[in-house]
Amino acid sequence: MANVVVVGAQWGDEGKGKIVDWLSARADVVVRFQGGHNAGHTLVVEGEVYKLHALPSGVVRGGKLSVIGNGVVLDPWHLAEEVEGLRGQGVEITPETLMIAENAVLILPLHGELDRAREAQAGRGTKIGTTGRGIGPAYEDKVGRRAVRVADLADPATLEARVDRALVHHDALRRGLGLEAVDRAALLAALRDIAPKILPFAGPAWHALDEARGAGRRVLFEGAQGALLDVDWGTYPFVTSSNVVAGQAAAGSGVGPGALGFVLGIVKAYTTRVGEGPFPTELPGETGERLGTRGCEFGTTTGRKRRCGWFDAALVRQTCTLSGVHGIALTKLDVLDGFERLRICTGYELDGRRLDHLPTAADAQARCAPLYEEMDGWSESTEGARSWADLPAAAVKYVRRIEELIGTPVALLSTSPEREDTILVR
Ligand code: 2SA
Ligand code: MG
Repeated sequence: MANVVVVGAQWGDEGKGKIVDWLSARADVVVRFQGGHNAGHTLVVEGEVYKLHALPSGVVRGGKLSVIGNGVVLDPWHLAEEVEGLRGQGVEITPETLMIAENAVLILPLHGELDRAREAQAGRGTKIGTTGRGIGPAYEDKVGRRAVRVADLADPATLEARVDRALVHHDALRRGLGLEAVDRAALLAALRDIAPKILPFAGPAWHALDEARGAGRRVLFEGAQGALLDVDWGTYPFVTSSNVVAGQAAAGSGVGPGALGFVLGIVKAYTTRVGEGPFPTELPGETGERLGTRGCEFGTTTGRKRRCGWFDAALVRQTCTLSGVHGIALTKLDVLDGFERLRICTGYELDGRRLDHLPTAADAQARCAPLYEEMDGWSESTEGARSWADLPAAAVKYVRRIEELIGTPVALLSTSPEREDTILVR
């Protein structure tokens, strides 16, 4: 197996956790390259359930290096808790198995406060439906050149200077939102306090990756969220604040684009979305409820109920192009078991014109009416199927039609949360 990049090809929650776990068993290094603890990956390994938010999925397996890359925004207090929680489950996490990029940006408590205050004060149409974890404000500080980074924790004088630089901006902003000024002394004390829990893992991750590659180790780049939440390519402004597409795996970890290898897009056999924003194939009624209940569509991070709808082939064709997806892993096919008829969106109608892709302007996106084709469903259970021959003919037809419409082959088919219930198609 060459290096692999795993990216979500819809709005997140495509079932990346399980596929990443499956692939991480075959990789030596697992790297997160964007996002933060807004991600939620659930892993089921031998009946034990692990919920990961900031850590790469590789940590639950021994003998691998997990890397939190520079493209990630890291809440150090959350990370310390996540590490403790996993240790409580018997997972070993040491500086030999976890490396945090020194140039990753820290999420501070003030980022979460700002995120939540903005969401609480937003009116209809401006609320994003964020996870409230401070992700957006932390990335704002990164591009605004006023962030505190992991390396700054090592030197008290630098840390103070960085905090002061950030506070000039934040205190002014907070006044406007009716928030109290930041307690500088308390923030510095908290940072000094957490530093010894983070610094043992900190290092030049790009260098470690270079060495690993030189030694012939296989790297798995683990994306979070999905391409439709990408800050450039998603349904802006209802997006997350990082690049989510596969190209980010290089910039967000410190390897060249040639190191990325196979790009695997994770695609759910229907569509879900958490948070606000356009969703052309959404089913607000009974059918959507049925998908949500059967698919257990609740967020791992916030527990929020996900909006559900039919498979949108036009969108997935678009995101596969944007990430250069070589093959997809199709997940949760079993959720469709028992539906008499299924619909697949093949494009949109906008102002009397047919479109084969989602337009860019937010108002145009909201006005797009999906164009559907209908297919027969299947009554048999596909749950736990481990070979192509185990699938009913109508299910095979559905999968083949998806491949055709998105112009990308199915490389893996997943039929239950269990790791072994994965069909390798190619
Ligand atoms: P944020 O917090 O600034 O990144 O939110 C901006 C938008 O991005 C969406 N978003 C997500 N959508 C689906 N899954 C995500 N991760 C968690 C999970 C979500 C959860 O994997 O289950 O538990 O609720 C995720 N992270 C961010 C978010 O809904 C906003 O639309
Ligand atoms: Mg998720």
